[in-house]
Amino acid sequence: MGWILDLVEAKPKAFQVVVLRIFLSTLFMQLGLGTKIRHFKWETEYMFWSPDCVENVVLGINGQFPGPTIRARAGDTIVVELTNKLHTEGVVIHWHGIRQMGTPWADGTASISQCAINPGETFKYRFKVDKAGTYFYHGHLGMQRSAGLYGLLIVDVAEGEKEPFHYDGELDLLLSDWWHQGSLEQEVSLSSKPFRWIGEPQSLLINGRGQYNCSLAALYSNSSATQCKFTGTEQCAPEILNVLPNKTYRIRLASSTALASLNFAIKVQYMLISFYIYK
Ligand SMILES: [Cu+2]
Repeated sequence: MGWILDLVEAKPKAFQVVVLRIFLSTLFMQLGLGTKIRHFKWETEYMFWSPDCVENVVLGINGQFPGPTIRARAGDTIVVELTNKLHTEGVVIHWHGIRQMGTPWADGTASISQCAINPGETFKYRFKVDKAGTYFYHGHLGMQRSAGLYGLLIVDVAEGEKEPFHYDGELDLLLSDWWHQGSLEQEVSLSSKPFRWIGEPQSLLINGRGQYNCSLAALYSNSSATQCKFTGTEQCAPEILNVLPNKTYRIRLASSTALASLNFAIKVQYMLISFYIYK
């Protein structure tokens, strides 16, 4: 603690306040003050869905695709009671980016940190989210991630702590890749000898929504692509992100793609972008 006091003496008042705030919030987190235990009950199941307007089978959670978004604060404990409702295969969920300090058994990697949860069984994941940031979770057995088993995990700064910048709204985007062939077929292809490449994904999804064989931009481009038509209620209808001019929005971006490497771009006339990476 000596170095903190040295810094406090040497720097102006604003700096002292920041140092004190960081010190106190770290102390509060260590003591578990102001933190919450957040309980979730999840069931995994295959279900019919049209992620890209083509009906297929997806691996969802509690009837949702993508799975529910977990929202917590740094220092909170997450408890997920996961019941495997798949009839013929095991399941695990890996919490991508979470350090699992002191809880390696909750990391959700099949045959490494735990045995797969058998059909009909329930496993309780219990772990601490110690750092603020945008994370996601995904299935970690076979190609279950490719089958659609994923969702966002968002950790806000600890109670009483401030974000490093101000913003007026938040847009949470989860990107993924989607194939029309089943995940089992993908797995057999990729692990077969000779190797069989499964090709590029049929669609890219944003928050589980994409459009196969039509383009939202067709109206404005000279390409031969057909224009997508939506009433807005379709499972594949794009999510509309409402923004106002001269406001600041935080975009939380996570990619749970199984194979594709993506670039993300926003087409607007003028936009000021700033990045902040939590240390
Ligand atoms: Cu991962």
